[in-house]
Amino acid sequence: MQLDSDLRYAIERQEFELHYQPFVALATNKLVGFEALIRWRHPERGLVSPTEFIPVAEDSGLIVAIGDWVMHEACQQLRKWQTLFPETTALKMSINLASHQVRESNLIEKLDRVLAATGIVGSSICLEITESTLMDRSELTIDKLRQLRARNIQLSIDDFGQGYSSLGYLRRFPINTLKIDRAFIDRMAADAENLEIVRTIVVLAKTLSMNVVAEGVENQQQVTMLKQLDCKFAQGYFFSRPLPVLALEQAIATKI
Ligand code: G
Ligand code: G
Ligand code: MN
Ligand code: NA
Repeated sequence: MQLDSDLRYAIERQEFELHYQPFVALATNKLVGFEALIRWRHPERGLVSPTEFIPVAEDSGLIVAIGDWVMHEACQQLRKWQTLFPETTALKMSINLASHQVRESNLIEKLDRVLAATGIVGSSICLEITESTLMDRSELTIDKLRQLRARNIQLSIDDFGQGYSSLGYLRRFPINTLKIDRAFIDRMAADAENLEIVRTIVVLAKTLSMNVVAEGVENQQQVTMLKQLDCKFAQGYFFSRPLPVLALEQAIATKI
């Protein structure tokens, strides 16, 4: 497939860029951090969505090299922002990790090198892992997650609620945050069952001493409902779309 062979050269041709989507504290509307989201500026196709090329990159194994680039780029960008905007030192950079990356034997060494090279402390980054990654070869995974936590790196479960994780297992993993899948937030207002699922996830997070982030928040009604459920953090188009560097810098400069 064309996409596959083009993908092989995309890193050296510098066709990838990261956009950053803020997430906020619902009580104050204040910026808490951003999620790094990759974009591929293909010379002929224009901006290709990660939903198109991430699965291709996972199949070919290229996801590891792409993921290495993302880790370095996101940490380097965070360091620049910490210098440019001293108010941002407390902000977190959230980075998506594909399951191939979690399974890599030298993940920890790579992260140590990226943090040292960019001057970022572990507590400034958060790694987003999906439920299916977590459930796969769980003993090995738990050990690796513990090593990450020993560096104060934060860990979240992305797209939580899709149903892969056994709730009994959840407390064995050293996870800091559950990110509620946006499908639940989307249907929450119209559908009582979805509302109950969101409420249950918020309570579950509290029981397990985890943070909870509602994803895909698009309107004030959802904000109001989430506050009533005592959900502390949110991310979504209502607050901001994922933004390229310059646009995000303007947003930070005006809002902090
Ligand atoms: O940004 P957008 O909604 O188009 O992202 C679509 C999907 O691509 C999401 O599931 C998101 O987690 C994933 N994605 C975005 N950036 C990265 C990345 O850097 N690495 C991995 N593994 N997935 C990513
Ligand atoms: O799977 P993951 O949570 O990493 O996916 C993040 C993706 O969700 C981003 O690519 C982003 O474009 C998308 N996204 C973020 N906020 C919203 C939103 O409010 N509505 C919708 N439909 N998509 C969103
Ligand atoms: Mn994510
Ligand atoms: Na998600």
